[in-house]
Amino acid sequence: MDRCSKFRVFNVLLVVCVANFLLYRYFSQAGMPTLSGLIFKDASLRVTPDSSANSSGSILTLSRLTNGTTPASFSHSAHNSSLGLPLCPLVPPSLNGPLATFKEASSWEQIAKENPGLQPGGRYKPPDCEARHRVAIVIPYRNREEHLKILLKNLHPMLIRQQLDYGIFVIDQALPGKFNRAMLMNIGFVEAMKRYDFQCAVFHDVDLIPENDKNIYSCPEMPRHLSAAIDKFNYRLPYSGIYGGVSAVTKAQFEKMNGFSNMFFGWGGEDDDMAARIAHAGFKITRYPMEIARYKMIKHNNDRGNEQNPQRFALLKTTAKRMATDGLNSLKYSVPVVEELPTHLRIQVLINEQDILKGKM
Ligand code: UDH
Ligand code: MN
Repeated sequence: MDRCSKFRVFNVLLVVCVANFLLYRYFSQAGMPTLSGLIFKDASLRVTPDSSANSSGSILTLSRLTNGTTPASFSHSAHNSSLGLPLCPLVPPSLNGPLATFKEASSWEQIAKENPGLQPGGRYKPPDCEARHRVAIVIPYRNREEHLKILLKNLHPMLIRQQLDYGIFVIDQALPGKFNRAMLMNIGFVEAMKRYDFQCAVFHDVDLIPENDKNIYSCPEMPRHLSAAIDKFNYRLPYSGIYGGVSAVTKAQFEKMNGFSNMFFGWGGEDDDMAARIAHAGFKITRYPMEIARYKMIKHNNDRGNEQNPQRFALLKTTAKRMATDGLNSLKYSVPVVEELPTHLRIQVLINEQDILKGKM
């Protein structure tokens, strides 16, 4: 072959190569339906009973709802980065600062309608950029539907503006039995992490409404107490080590501390126990400035089944001793129902006080 023909052959090969590359780019980016996307669309079941009786059996996952395939909204591989989106800006562009809070509950349909970007189970990720934070919002819950409606009406628009990749997990303790806020938060953490690789957990009382959207629901280098300034306490810390209400920890920090204690049944003490765990693990509680970390607390009476826990002072003396064996690694619960709602994932759980405290008190 003379040099001229060689050059022609080379050119043809080059054109074929470039055409191949362009075709590949087109088909990988043009929104070709994925298998999990197709299966998820067909999933119609929303409430599923689970007959399992322990925590390992409680993996009533959405995968069972969807013929063995994790739905797109919970898929581990569904980060926007796989779509080649740019990272979201460091400072989300549409934050307002101080917020007008809604104190009236809307219907669930209305809340879903006001937040059209939500995926089933109260999942969201920004459509046009890759979120910097993947956050599981865990709400310990029993019989406070009015509060939950008010909270989610306020929370979804704020978290969407904060450009988070997030999910709302409402951990609903079934009757009978004393309420155990800390254990519900442990369960929420475990159940959320089973479904998606969240980097961060925000534990959120149902009756605290954020008043400033610069209060970003992400996890910094140290555990963060988000609800530092609450109207009920005249927007001041009632005591310097307080950690109740709303708080954020990374997955790694929470695992290092073995989560919360499971032993606090009834009201009080579990948050102070966590503050002590944080110190024992070598972490420090951080807070946003008081003008940002502001919340309104919805007024309410004491709940039945959540009376003050007289054991809390005794328990708080043994935090360091219990930490390694009382927490994420000693969870026992079952999941009778998982309900995938438009605004949140409701996970009903059954726990048994005798089972948890047996031989420990
Ligand atoms: N929670 C429920 N249901 C219950 C009990 C507690 O959902 O039956 C959850 C809920 O997320 C709540 C959190 O647990 O926000 C903490 O419980 P709480 O709101 O009772 O705690 P708080 O510190 O208790 O607000 C103060 C006692 C209220 C008495 C006021 C009467 N004047
Ligand atoms: Mn309260």
